[in-house]
Amino acid sequence: FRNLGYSVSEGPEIETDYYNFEALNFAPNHPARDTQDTLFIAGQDKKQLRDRLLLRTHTSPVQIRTMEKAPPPIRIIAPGAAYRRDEVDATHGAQFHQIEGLYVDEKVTVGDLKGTLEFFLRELFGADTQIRFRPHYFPFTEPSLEVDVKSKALRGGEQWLEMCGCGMVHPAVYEQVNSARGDKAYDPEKWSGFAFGFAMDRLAMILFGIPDLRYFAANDLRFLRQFA
Ligand code: 2NM
Repeated sequence: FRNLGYSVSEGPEIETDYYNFEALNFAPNHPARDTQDTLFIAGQDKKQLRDRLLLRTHTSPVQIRTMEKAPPPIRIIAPGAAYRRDEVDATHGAQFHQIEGLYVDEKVTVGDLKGTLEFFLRELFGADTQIRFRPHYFPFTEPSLEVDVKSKALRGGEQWLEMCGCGMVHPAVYEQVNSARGDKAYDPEKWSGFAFGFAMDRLAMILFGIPDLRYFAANDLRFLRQFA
C-alpha cells in the first residue's frame, strides 16, 4: 500500500460511541451496538450515548478522525487491534487485528476499488489469484461488497475463501465528517471514495496454516520465532 501512495493512520483503542458507530451511519438501535457484541467501559450510564466509551469494534473510527483533521484527497491505511464480545475458541477471541484502507478523491469509482484490491491480493498471493466480488451490506458503504479469493497459495486453490469487506463510502459518513469539521470539505457531490477491511489474524492463519488464533497471544517464543 505504500507503493500505491497510502500512509499509515492510527487512533485510540478506547473509543466513543460516536466514532465507533454514529459517525459510521449505524442506526441508534443497530444490533452491533448491543452489549452482546460490543465491550463497553463500565460506569458510563450518565453520559449521553454518543460520549459513552467502548473498545473499538473495528478501526473505522481512525478513518473518521483522519477525515476530521485533513481535507480530501486522502489515501490511508489503518492497522490495529479491535475488540468484540465473542465466545473464545480456535477462530474467535475478544481481540483481533484489522487493516482498513480509505481512498477519497475526485471521480473514484467501484472500478478503482476492484482494481486496487485485485492488485493487492495478487501481490500477496501470486499472479494466478482469482478474485470474486459478492454484494453485501455495511451501514457505512453503498454499495457494499465482500471479496473471495482462490489461489494456489491458499489451501492449494481448492476453494473460494472469504477475504475482506469493502464498498463506496456512504454519503451520510461524509456528512457526519462535514458537520464535525464545520465545513463542506467532504462534499459528496464533489468527492467519492472507497474503503475496505481485512482481519489480519485470519489472513495470517490461512497463509501460514496456523490452526488456533490463541497461539498469537500465548507468548510462546517457539511459535513467534517462526515469523521473526
Ligand atoms: C470494512 C468494509 C467496508 C470502512 C468504511 C470506512 C469509512 F470510515 F470510511 F466509512 N472505514 N472503513 C469499511 C468499509 C471497512 O471492513 C470490513
